[in-house]
Formats: sequence, structure tokens, C-alpha cells
Amino acid sequence: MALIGFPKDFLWGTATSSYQIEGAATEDGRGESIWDRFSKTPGKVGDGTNGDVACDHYHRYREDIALMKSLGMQAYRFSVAWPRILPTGRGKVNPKGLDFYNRLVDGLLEAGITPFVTLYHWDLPQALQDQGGWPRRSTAEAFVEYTEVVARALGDRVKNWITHNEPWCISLLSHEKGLHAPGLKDFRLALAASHHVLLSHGWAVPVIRAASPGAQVGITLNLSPAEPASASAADYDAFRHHDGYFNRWFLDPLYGRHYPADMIADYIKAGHLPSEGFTVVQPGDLEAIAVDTDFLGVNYYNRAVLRSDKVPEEKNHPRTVHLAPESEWTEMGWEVHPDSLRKLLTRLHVDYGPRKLYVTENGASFSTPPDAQGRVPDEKRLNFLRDHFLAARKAMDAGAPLAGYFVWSFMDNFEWDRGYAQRFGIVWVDYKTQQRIPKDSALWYRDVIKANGVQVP
Ligand code: GBH
Repeated sequence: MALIGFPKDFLWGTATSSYQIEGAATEDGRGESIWDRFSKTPGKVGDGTNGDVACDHYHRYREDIALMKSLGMQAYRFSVAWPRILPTGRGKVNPKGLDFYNRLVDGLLEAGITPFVTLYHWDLPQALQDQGGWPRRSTAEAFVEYTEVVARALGDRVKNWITHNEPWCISLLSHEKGLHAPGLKDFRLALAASHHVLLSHGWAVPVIRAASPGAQVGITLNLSPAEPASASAADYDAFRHHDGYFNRWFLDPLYGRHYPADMIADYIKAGHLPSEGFTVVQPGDLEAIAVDTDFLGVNYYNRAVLRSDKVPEEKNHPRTVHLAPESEWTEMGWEVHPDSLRKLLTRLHVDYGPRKLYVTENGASFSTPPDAQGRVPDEKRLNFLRDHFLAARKAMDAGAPLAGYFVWSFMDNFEWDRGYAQRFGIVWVDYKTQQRIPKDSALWYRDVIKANGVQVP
């Protein structure tokens, strides 16, 4: 056995989000979010469930922190539920909502765990949706007001901030594909949403810095490393479009370029933008979005291999093909492909030059119930994590400034449109009793953290 070590200050942790774990959906003045509304709309969530109770973390955060501590976690990434802080999105602050996150942060710090706070992980107050939601510019203004309230309350103790989780999901998955709340299928609205999410990030960064001296601030993107299925020009073009749609559309403006011209052209051609182009962008917006950040958060789950879907291609949506039958697949139907994480981190370093990178999410859905002895043998997840940690280490050898790694997720939770059927946790949750059982992967992860490295044969 040899130990593949990580740098001394490397940060190991896990991640969750508010709607997926908290429950207590109507307690202490929390307002309705778009996910309450969406998950209670028949047909939207596969198993018909919602986040009303979830992992009951709102009541059990103390024991959850104790469990994290016993597993040696150094950092914890969680999100704040906007409708707990401002139940109708703007205006009157709900002090009980802030109290919860104050207690959570204090508990983490007492346990020696560094909090990373995500301000928006998808639970928009329904009242703001009723006024038009992210397709409207006023939602970006509301986000900045909300940010200021949270940063002022927690900014003395929280020094790591993430404005948004996955702008692609907030905008396109939710407004174009309609798979997430608010469940719209309108490409133009989706593109307007993408701009307002990025704009709200740009406006929020200086607000966080002012309220939280010494803060490290970034944004988290879901990125999709991709490659063409063949060397044909058509496949290459499908790859180009995919990379533009998922990755460059967000990375380019964040790192000081314009929205990608090839994508604007594609969208005009497909009728998703007017012939004048991306008209929601106002003077000064791109400068705001390109605000200097301290890190980029990367959520990585799988790669895409693109083959042109030439006939018919009216909608210009290239097809993802899976060309590696020898690959393993998770229960989400996602290919296991660790080397794409290496390539992604290296590419980000070379093409965009973020000051620092964090893997803010990486993990896998495998459901392995406890055995008769109460042990949860999730060898596939353990192997998945080991191989991805090693791939990330290789990217660091190539110069990628990776500073930490957050496994998704600390515990099984409400997996959005898939409900509770998919389990990403390194801790098993029994939803009947709310018992938590660290899976084998969690016990292995504890040893990785202790050794600050991965044992390989
Ligand atoms: C994250 O999103 C979320 O931040 C988190 O809340 C969630 O629980 C977690 O992942 C697990 O799902 O084209 O079928 O190959 C994941 C974002 C974007 C990842 C789309 C997979 C391609 C799927 N996802 N991506 S596919």
C-alpha cells in the first residue's frame, strides 16, 4: 500500500442543501418556496414525495454535526433557505429563520468544522415566482437584499460564501426543460433567467465582502466535460454546442468574456433569441458579472459524449451518446468517469484561471440498504470516491489550484424530481425512524481525511 497524499491545507468535507434535508417546511415562519409548490404538484416528483420532513435536519442538526465531527469532517457546505429568512422574498426579515442558521454555524465552529454557505440552492420564495421569478431582473435585486441580510447576520463567523448553486439548473433545467421548479418550458425565459442569476451573483459579491471582512467568495457551476463521439465535423459541432450550452455560457461571462458568440448565433437561428441577440443584457451587466472572485466551485457528476443528431435537427439539441459499454453506471443512469474530472479541472485552470478551485459536489447514487448487522456496504460509492479523489490529485499535479473537496452528500436526502428513491449519502438515512448510519464509504472517508491522502495498492 502507498499513500497518495494531498497538500497540508487541503479541505475535506461534505455538502447538502436546505430543501433536500431540513424538513420543518412550515415551522418558525418559513414561507413557501417554489419547491414546496412544485413537489406538491402531481406528476412532478417521481415517487410523489416532497421535502416537508426530509431528513428532519432542522430539528436534528446537533446530532448531525456530532456525526460529522466523529467522521473527522473539516468543512461542511450547506445552503440557506431564502424563505426562512424573507418568507415572501423581500421586505420583512424573519428572525427565527436567522436563528436557525446562527445555531448551525455556532455548532459547526464549536465542532471545529468550517462552514461554507451557499446562498441559493434552488428554494426561491414562491412570492417572487408569482412576480415572475428569475426571468425578471427584479429577482436579482431581491437576491442582493437577501444576501445582505444573511451576510450581515453570519458574516462575522462564516468566511466562505457561494452565491449560487448551478446556474444552469436554476435557469435551463427549470425554465427550458421544465424538470425542476418552477417547471416551465420556455427557452427565452430560461436564457433571461440565466443572465439574471449571473447578474445577481455579480451584484452580491461586493455586498458579501462588505459584510464579512476577509470572506472568500465564489460561485458553484455544474459543469459537463464533453467530447465528440468521432472526428466528424458534425460530431464536433454537437460537442461545441453542448460545451457552449452547459459550460461556456456561464464560464465566459464570469471570467470577463462576453456570452459566447457561437451560442448566441445558434439561439437566434433556433428562435430562442430575437434576431437582435441577447437583449436582456444591459450596459454594465457584463462588468458586474465578471467581478473578481476567490474561487470557482465545481460540481462534477459525469461526462457527455456527443453525436450529431442531424436528422432532424430543427431544435439544434445534440444527442448525448454513451459509447463506453464497459463503463459502470450509477442508479441515476450516469456514467462513472473519473478521468473527466481530471480533464475538467485542468481545462478550467488553463482556459479560465480561477484563483482557486473547490470540488463543491461529487458523489454517486447507489442504494445499498443496511445488512443484518446494521452495516451499510456501499463498496461502489467507496470506489467511485477513491477514483475521483485520485483523478483530482492528478489535475493538481498539472497545476489546477484545487483547495478542497466536498462529497455529495453528507447523508441521503430528497433528490429533487427523483424524490427519496435515489441515495447519494455517505450516511444512510432511515426515513421511518430518522436513524443515521455511516456507510462503509463514510468510514473509509474518515481514514482518508485522517491520513490526508488515499491509500492505493
Ligand atoms: C446536483 O445537481 C445538485 O446540486 C444537488 O442538489 C443534487 O442532489 C445532486 O446534483 C445530485 O443530483 O444528461 O442525464 O447525463 C446535479 C446537476 C446536471 C448533473 C445534469 C447531471 C447531466 C445529466 N446535474 N447532469 S445527463
